[in-house]
Amino acid sequence: MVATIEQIRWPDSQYLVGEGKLEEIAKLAKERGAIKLIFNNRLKSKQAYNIAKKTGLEAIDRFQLILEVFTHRASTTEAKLQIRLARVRYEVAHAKEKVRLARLGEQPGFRGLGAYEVDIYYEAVKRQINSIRDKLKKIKKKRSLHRMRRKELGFSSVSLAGYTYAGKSTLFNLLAKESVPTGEGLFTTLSTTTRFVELSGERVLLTDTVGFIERLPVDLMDAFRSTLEETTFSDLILLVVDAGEPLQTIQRKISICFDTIEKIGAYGIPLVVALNKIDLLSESEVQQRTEILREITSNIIPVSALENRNINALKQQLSKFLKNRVRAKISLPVSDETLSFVSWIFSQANVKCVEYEADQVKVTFEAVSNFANNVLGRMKDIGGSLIELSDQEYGS
Ligand SMILES: Nc1nc2c(ncn2[C@@H]2O[C@H](COP(=O)(O)OP(=O)(O)OP(=O)(O)O)[C@@H](O)[C@H]2O)c(=O)[nH]1
Ligand SMILES: [Mg+2]
Repeated sequence: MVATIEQIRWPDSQYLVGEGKLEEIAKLAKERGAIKLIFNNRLKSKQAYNIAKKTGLEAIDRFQLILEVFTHRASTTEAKLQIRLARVRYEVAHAKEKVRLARLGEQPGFRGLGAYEVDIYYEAVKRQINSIRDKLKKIKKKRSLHRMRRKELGFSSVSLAGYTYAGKSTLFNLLAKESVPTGEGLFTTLSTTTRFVELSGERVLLTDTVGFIERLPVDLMDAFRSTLEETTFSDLILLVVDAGEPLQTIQRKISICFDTIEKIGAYGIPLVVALNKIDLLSESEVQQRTEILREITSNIIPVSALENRNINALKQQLSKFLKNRVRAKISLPVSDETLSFVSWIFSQANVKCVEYEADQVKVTFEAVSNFANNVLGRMKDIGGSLIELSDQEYGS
């Protein structure tokens, strides 16, 4: 990045920024040798075209920038397909506007196509979208079979989560004695990797996955939903937070992570926070930050993945959470809400038995105690009741 310019005003329909501002930007870009203009707000195709014509530089917006980074990073088939899906969907959304502009003669013909060819183009794109979706579905199915198999075998699972660049993969490599790529900038990881790790003598499954970011564009959020959703199938979330940033940034990013966790439907899953990169701070700073952040979330363990510091304490905390399993039997009134509630329990807990009776459903499940508490809370909300609860330790 060679320069940043800010303007506060209503978006200009021609150039997004004001014309005078654009001239200033063009001059600065030339002085500093910029090769591209990146706009934080969404750019319409017409605006991008006008800006490029006026400045001689390519203009992209935040979505396109993130897409470029993702494209550059994608190494697995799934990540590549998800990006293609996001790209095609984005293109279709803009195609309509391009067609309109072409008809108005404001922009050269849309891919040089007439009205008839435009219809053919839409058809082709629709087919392309469907074919990508089919391929993604197959990958998702395969993953879900793997997951079911693991569940049958009774292993607990932990998912790494956190803002991009927080150090998830570094921690994953340390815990799983692996070597997935780390630290080549933002979004180094775009798909999931699962490995066994040993926690206090017990084997559990640890999954590394894609990082979160503020205002992740909807198309990308949709395209990456199945990767993001992997987190919802775990018994515990290990949220990695970069402690080296200013306190306000840390707090903002934690709150974005909480929002994202809720959005992907992983709410209610117990959470342990690894306050990472403490090697960048003094001891008193670490203490101070840990205390302040404890007010937002209670289970915080300061660590350094890079320098292997305090990792045993983290492991102990994780295994404490996972060991603490309970078995509960609940009764629920029959309703639409109950059905979706039961399928939610299915996706999160080890369901042992479901009995359907005339006007109620009885569900027996095993889960870590924090999760079981969440189930019991929601159960009350929909008018259910607890039949039996035992908190002896069940095998993980
Ligand atoms: N100083 C310091 N740097 C760390 C630590 N852990 C990770 N890093 C660095 O932080 C950067 C990002 O690390 P990654 O492990 O790739 O982060 P990530 O969360 O997996 O990032 P994405 O996959 O891009 O979302 C790398 O340069 C790491 O070397 C740590 O404990 N201390
Ligand atoms: Mg990573």
